[in-house]
Amino acid sequence: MITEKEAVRISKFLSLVLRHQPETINLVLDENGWADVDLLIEKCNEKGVALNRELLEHIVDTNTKRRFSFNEPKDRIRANQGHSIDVDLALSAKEPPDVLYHGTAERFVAAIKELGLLKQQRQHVHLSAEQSTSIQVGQRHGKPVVFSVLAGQMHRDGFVFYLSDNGVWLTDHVPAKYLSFNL
Ligand code: HQG
Repeated sequence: MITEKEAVRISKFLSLVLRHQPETINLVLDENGWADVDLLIEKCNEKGVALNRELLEHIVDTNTKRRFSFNEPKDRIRANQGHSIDVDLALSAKEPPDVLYHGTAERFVAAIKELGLLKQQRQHVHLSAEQSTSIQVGQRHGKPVVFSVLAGQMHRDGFVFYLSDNGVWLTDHVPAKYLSFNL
């Protein structure tokens, strides 16, 4: 089998293709974000990314954040969340826990306190049920800080939440009044 490092490299390439830029390999996703598995493999290979079905299944199964899912007959694949392109994941709305967490970098704190959490390039604001996860997410951007989100209160006030297939809570916008600053 391949090394962990190589699996991570291919997984990052798949995130690029399935969340952000399918056109880099001339792939077209359907409106729900699904790609045809055979086409994905073929087009990755055309671009010099050595992928086959066994390897793809290995990456989907072992990916730390379960970033990708197959459909039932396993002839299509999509990213579970994190898209910047306009796809409809067709997730059903779900009642969130009372408190969720958002990890970010210290330099964004002032803007977030003023404007709340904005989805920026992605389709949703991403929230975690675990504080530890949110610290890891924040670390990607710099010195991590964590906001608590009064998700239960937001839900009672009519905000809609979704839970992705890999356990990430998604919502459209978190106004500043529902945030408290933890660290
Ligand atoms: C920040 C990863 C200034 C926000 C993770 C974040 C996640 C603001 C950055 C998923 C702001 C956007 C998403 C405001 C928000 N002013 N900055 N008003 N509102 N921000 O990468 O949440 O590994 O688009 O705090 O694990 O960091 O890719 O979002 O720092 O689940 O699978 O703007 O991506 O998953 O950054 O990460 P991102 P995120 P993967």
